[in-house]
Amino acid sequence: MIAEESTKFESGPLARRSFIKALSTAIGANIVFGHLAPNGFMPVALGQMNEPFSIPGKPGLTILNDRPVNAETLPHLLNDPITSASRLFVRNNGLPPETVDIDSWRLVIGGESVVNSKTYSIDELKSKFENINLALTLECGGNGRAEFYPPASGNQWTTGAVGCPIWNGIRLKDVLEDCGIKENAVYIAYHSADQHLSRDPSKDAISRGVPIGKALEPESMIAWGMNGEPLPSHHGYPLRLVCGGWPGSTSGKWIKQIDIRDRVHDGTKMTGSSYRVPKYPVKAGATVPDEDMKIIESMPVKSLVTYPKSGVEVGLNDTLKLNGHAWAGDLEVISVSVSNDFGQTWVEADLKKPVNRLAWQQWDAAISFPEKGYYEVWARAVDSEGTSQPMLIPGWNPKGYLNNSCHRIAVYVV
Ligand SMILES: Nc1nc2c(c(=O)[nH]1)N[C@H]1C(S)=C(S)[C@@H](COP(=O)(O)O)O[C@H]1N2
Ligand SMILES: [Mo]
Repeated sequence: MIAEESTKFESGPLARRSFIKALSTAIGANIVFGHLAPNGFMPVALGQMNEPFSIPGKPGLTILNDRPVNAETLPHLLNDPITSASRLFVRNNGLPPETVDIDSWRLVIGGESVVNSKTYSIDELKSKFENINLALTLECGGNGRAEFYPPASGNQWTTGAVGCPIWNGIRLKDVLEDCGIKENAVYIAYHSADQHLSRDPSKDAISRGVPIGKALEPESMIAWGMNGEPLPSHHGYPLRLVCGGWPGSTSGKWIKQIDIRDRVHDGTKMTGSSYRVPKYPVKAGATVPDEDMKIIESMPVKSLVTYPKSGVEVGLNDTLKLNGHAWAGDLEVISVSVSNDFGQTWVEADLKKPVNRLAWQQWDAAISFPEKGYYEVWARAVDSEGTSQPMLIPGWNPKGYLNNSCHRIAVYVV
């Protein structure tokens, strides 16, 4: 649909001007910097006519699918620096375990590259290893998928498959080292208690992992709690992995076994187009051979405007205060800027340091407007390697992963 509209733009500046005018009519205000808007531009206000419906314990979350359950969070509901359980997105690939007995739950450490395979109860894990609490950003690799064209199959996440709770648990490293890691270790792999959608017990719903180097980082966790409470059942009760800054799919929920592997893990959703992207840029809609795909590792730099809510009205002489979060996978964010003229000029935001490595960072900024009308405020973050978020959607890939384009909110100046 956007593609069709942009051909209209290209038929001449007059046609484009009248199209921007039509859009102004649709949203009920003049789009002040309309002449600067990128080709294919659609005001974000247009998509905000409907309020989301809710699920128990997750008021205000937008349900994308109910079997398996998948729900995301509107940006203004993510304003807190630490995400509460009620506002954390849910991404299930299969059917979560229905009953969990925490006392009989066991975690097995095995695999080709473990020295001594061991089995732990949750009490043993809690008492034997140093307990830690870390804020770690969890973002689904498919967050932002809804914007890709041609559309990619899968949950049509917009911006809300991300959050940053405080996780309570232990270092994965400590447990792996307690069992011993052979020299030839390459990867770790999780196996979980959720069922494949078909209920076929021989199939895993998902079984992924991370390279041994990431597993041994001091922030990679086995968690039993979130924000000081036991993990909610949607989020992996009684035990999960948390690999901050990497695709959420590496953070296995309801974990029963972790294998130390002598090869790149080849479990369910490790191969083909699952959580993998082309090694080189491809044409939108292309078919990419398996051998040309690589596993997604650290997530790209990204940010959200979490205040004010998109669609806010401000007076002409008011300065609009904005705030949000920014994160950059394994890296730190070094700057965030905001623009109200489609990126012609930028105002630098005040950016906080992360509370710990791999936690999202808070930013705030103030911006004013030259005349009454409709604006979009865009936020753009830059990571510690100097890589910026793109303003428009990045490279197309078969499953629509890694869309880290700038988030924007609608602002009416009255
Ligand atoms: N066992 C298991 N672990 C899983 C999943 C799953 O379906 N089953 N989904 C993964 C995906 S794709 C993501 S994005 C995160 C989502 O975590 P959350 O539902 O707690 O937000 O969990 C990951 N861990
Ligand atoms: Mo995910």
